Amino acid sequence: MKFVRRTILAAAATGALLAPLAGFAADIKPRLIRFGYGLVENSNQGRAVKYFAEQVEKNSQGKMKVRAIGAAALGPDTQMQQALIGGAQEMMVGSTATLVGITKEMALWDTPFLFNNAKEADAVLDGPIGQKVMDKLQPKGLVGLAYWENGFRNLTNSKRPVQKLEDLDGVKLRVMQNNVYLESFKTLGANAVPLPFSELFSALETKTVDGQENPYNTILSSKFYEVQKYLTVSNHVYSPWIVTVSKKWWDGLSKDEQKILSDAAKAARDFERKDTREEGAKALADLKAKGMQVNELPAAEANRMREKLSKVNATIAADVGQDLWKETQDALAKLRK
Ligand code: TF8
Repeated sequence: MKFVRRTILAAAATGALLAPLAGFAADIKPRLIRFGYGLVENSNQGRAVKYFAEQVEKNSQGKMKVRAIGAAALGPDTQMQQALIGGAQEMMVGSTATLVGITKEMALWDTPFLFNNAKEADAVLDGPIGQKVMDKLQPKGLVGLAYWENGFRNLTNSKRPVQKLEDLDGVKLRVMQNNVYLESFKTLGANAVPLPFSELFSALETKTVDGQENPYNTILSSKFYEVQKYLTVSNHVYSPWIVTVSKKWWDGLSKDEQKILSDAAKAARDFERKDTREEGAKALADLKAKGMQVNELPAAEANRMREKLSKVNATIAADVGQDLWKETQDALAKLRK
């Protein structure tokens, strides 16, 4: 009896020692994760998905494999979201803006000029408000794991530099498939056309649309400089990406497997924000070197833009709920003190 107990104790001790090294006793099964995204492999998004894949494989001792599928090869964001909800695809990363049709609270992040800088964005997205909005995905069949940075959006077009608001008049501007964006740019006088990102390059090339708006990083990685002459620094909205999982699939995972994915999504978030900000800091010079003509929206015009766009705030507040709207404004006021 004594011998048996000692053996068990010894085995337990060895197990405990091995556990952190070899994943002893961790409940991990072989899994294949199809992870879709819209940008090209050589982009901040592609690099972060690759980092995520490496983390997951390493932390599951190679049992969980991530197949990263970029360039919207699995379809645009809205199509992938449906595949996740139905369980035909496991994971994706894409704009929160394309989720508004599924979870109206996501419209909070479409508020023009909501964040003044990335620090504010990080604090709110990674804090209780970000979590609250993310949790709204679950009843819709999606699990949100982390917000990554798409970034502050800037205008490009092939017609003329936007020096004043009126320069947007009649410009056919592609917007994301989202009512806040549609309303915002209509309010500014542009002829706003919703299109999936995967159709954007060719729409610009064939002049189906004159312009678009996206962060520097994307203008660079998607080679929009080949088909857009003018870039106007407007920083009109901070746009997050969100990593989501099919809830149908997620619910069948063990706690250990869920933790590996959740931790890796957060580690990749930190990697991605750093990468995005480093690349973003150099991107403007790169875009100029590629031939883009860059102008800053003059402060007075930026203020007019801000003023006009504050009109859509009431709609957003109604959509996301007054409580959430107020909580966000209070949190921002506190951060700015
Ligand atoms: C857009 C977005 C896209 C992202 C990406 C496909 O303009 O900013 O760049 O949704 O994940 O559509």
